Amino acid sequence: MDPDRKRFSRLTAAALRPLVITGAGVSAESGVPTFRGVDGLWRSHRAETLATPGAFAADPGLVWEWYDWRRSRVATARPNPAHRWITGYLAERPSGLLVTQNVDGLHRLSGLPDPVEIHGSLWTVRCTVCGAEAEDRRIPLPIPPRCAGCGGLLRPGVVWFGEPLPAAALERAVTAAAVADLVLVVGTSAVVYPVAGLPALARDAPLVEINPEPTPLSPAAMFAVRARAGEFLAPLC
Ligand code: BV8
Ligand code: ZN
Repeated sequence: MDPDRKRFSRLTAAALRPLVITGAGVSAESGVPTFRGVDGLWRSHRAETLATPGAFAADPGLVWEWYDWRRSRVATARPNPAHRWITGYLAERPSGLLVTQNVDGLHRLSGLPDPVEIHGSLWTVRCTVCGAEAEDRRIPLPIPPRCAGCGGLLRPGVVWFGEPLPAAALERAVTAAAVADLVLVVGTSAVVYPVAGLPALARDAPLVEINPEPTPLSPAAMFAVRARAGEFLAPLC
């Protein structure tokens, strides 16, 4: 085994209460476009401009077309070795926790029983009138989709910029960070808060990062693996 994978295995095997944080990069090798990478555009719109309450209020049809496109892309995506390694790793560590910013559901699909999907899920819809929340896997969706109960306009069950994160999910993440004995950050540009601030809460835990690019977290990393997550973790699965 090459020295990087040997060092990575040693650092991760030693942890009993690891906090694993993932972003769009962990799904890149499953063919799911990242937010800020070259494929972060959709019909010349940037994700940050569409993933907002303002964009949805202004043009719910356009925002739903973007989400419907993402849902159809994700529906054919399968977990890659990065998802699988994380699932196996945490299966042996009941005190560990996976917090993902991704809304693609691939950690759950890879067999992780209870991932903290801290920015919500593409497969959840919520009524803007009566608040009813449901799983809706229809592809394509009627645009704009309406609530079965009250006929109100549905919105995607995700957290948009400027919206608070679900309190219970954030609580679980903050609690895990406080007691973590390792923080493993995979595939995130670490620019979106409050998730990007979680590693700093794990004061006495070493930080390991897997990302082909440096991020604002890299200087604090004990070990920064400059590699694509699926490629790097495949031989360790
Ligand atoms: C909040 C869900 C407060 C929707 C998302 C200034 C102005 C305005 C706002 C702010 C501001 N400063 C801070 C804020 C707050 C804002 C924020 O942080 N903005 C940033 C951009 C500056 N945060 C918020 O608004 C949050 N809410 O603060 O509320 C509040 C409190 C109380 C009451 C009211 C309000 C909400 C943030 C959540 C937004 N929702 N998504 C959807 O998905 O449609 S964020 C979105 O970005 C996704 O969740 C995505 O996951 C996330 C982060 O992006 P990444 O996952 O990191 O993806 P990215 O493309 O950026 O990077 C990919 C990385 O992978 C790269 O580093 C690349 O190198 C790497 N990579 C590529 N290939 C691979 C790889 N790595 C490994 N292997 C590979 N093969
Ligand atoms: Zn309703």
